[in-house]
Amino acid sequence: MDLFGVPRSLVIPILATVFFYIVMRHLASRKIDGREPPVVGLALPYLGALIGMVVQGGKWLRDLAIQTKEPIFTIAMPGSRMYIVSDPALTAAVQRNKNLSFSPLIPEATQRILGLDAETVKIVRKNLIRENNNERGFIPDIHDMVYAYMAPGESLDELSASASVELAKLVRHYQSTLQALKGQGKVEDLLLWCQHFVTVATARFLYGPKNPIDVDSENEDAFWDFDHGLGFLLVNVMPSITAKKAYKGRERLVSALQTYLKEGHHKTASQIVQNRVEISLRHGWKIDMIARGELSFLFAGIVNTAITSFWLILHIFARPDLLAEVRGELASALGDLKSAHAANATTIRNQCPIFMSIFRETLRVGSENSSTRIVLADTVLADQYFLKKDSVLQVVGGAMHVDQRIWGPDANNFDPYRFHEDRLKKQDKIHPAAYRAFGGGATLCPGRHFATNEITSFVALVVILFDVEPVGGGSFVIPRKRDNVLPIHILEPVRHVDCTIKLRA
Ligand code: HEM
Ligand SMILES: *[C@@H]1O[C@H](CO)[C@@H](O)[C@H](O)[C@H]1NC(C)=O
Ligand SMILES: *[C@@H]1O[C@H](CO)[C@@H](O)[C@H](O)[C@H]1NC(C)=O
Ligand SMILES: CC(=O)N[C@H]1CO[C@H](CO)[C@@H](O)[C@@H]1O
Repeated sequence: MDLFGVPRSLVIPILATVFFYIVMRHLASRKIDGREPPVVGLALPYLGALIGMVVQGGKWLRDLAIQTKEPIFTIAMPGSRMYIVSDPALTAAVQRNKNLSFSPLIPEATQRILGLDAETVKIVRKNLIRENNNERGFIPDIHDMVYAYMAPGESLDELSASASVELAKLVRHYQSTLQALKGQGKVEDLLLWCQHFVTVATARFLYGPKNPIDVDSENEDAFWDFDHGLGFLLVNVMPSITAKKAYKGRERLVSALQTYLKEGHHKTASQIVQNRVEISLRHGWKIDMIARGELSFLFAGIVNTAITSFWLILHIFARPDLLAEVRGELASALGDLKSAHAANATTIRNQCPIFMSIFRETLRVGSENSSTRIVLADTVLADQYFLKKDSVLQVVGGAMHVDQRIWGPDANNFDPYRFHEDRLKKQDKIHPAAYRAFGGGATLCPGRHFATNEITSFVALVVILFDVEPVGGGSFVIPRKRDNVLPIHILEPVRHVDCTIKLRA
């Protein structure tokens, strides 16, 4: 006998499944404390979030946060909770709350991504979180040194100047190859072009003349292979198979860095790298493992800078009127730059408000970074929201960067003047925690001043010296960003941007 066409033998299993589903949905939408942030029920309870993030990357979380419109909400995870924040004031509270910390994730993440051995992970774990009076761990030591070194002051200026000079040398060399072509341009993939300059220059100013990129140019490709498979390395299930290219790239660079360190070339590196190596040795790292640790610094120094430079150049050259304005601003600030000189970042920052605004807007539109925190102890956020110990909290930068309540009705558009100092003076202040490009709180990017100097100096020189046009003429169409990946850095475009680079008439 059939019931509405369903064979009787299937009725009980179907009813049981529906019942199980309803129970799961109910459990997954229950608060574990009356003050817990509102729980968002997913079509697929518990597993929906995991599957969404694996399949759609950062886009999944961003779109969920945009739809939900709550300042904070809860998702039930298998055996745990995830709290999603996309409100500036709450973000500031997250950043202040001592029971929310990124640190517990460091040992596991660095072990997977860099391939650290058990002994080194033990060193990383030791005194990871600052306590009042105990001995200082490796992570707090290295953190404090890097933040102090890259804070405004003499050491930052020195590092910025050497970065500008190395980049300028490469740009000037490219200028001379164009001169030899007598007016004809060269066709380039704009992202690869930026990546190449930034990779070579960064390796030089951080690691000195014997750096691993200069000693073997194949290491440059190895570096980007490593970058493009970072998500799979983080998953770390037989990485030599599931993340083959990234794994091979990483091991190739590690081996080059090991040789570099064993031969003592770090003594000719920048002071910040020398300090890093010294701190690692002091905490008992073996040379082979220091090589792995340095790969993470090379990564921090290169990837965001290269991709941001690409977007900045594209945003400027895609808008002819804007290009003319920027060139006018740069010309009156920097004067004649015909000689071998780099563009002075301090001068640009002080005298080129449109250019600086475009830089910041490029990062607002390009950045999808989430700041992740672990809840160390049951806590009440902003005197209002209960957060359960051992849960994960994510501040979803990608959602805040397109929030009309923060940026106004044109939040989705690229507005080159959005961060112009004159406009900022006139309007209501935007909450400082709303701008997530450099993260915030304890994990605020220590390289933010440096990166700003480096990128603006590099791109200014490109804008002054070259014309960048789409192959075949017309104007650039700006591609979307590839947002279905884990956002571990500024997102790349979904497609290549081929361009012709010519000397400016
Ligand atoms: C446009 C360029 C850059 C962007 C957008 C950027 C962004 C970020 C972000 C979002 C974080 C993590 C913040 C969080 O999780 O809340 C970070 C961390 C970091 N960045 Fe940058 N960064 C850039 C350039 C650089 C450069 C050039 C360097 C160094 C030369 C650097 C060094 C670091 C380091 C060392 C960390 C880890 C800090 C820690 O100990 O927690 N960054 N960066
Ligand atoms: C850039 O200009 C500032 C003053 O405008 C000057 O103090 C600084 O030394 C210059 N930097 C470089 C690298 O020339
Ligand atoms: C942080 O956790 C400790 C230990 O559970 C607790 O006493 C303290 O009130 C918490 N702090 C906040 C801000 O919730
Ligand atoms: C959650 C996430 O993707 N965070 C990333 C933000 O950016 C920094 C630096 O690029 C990464 O280290 C984080 O993993």
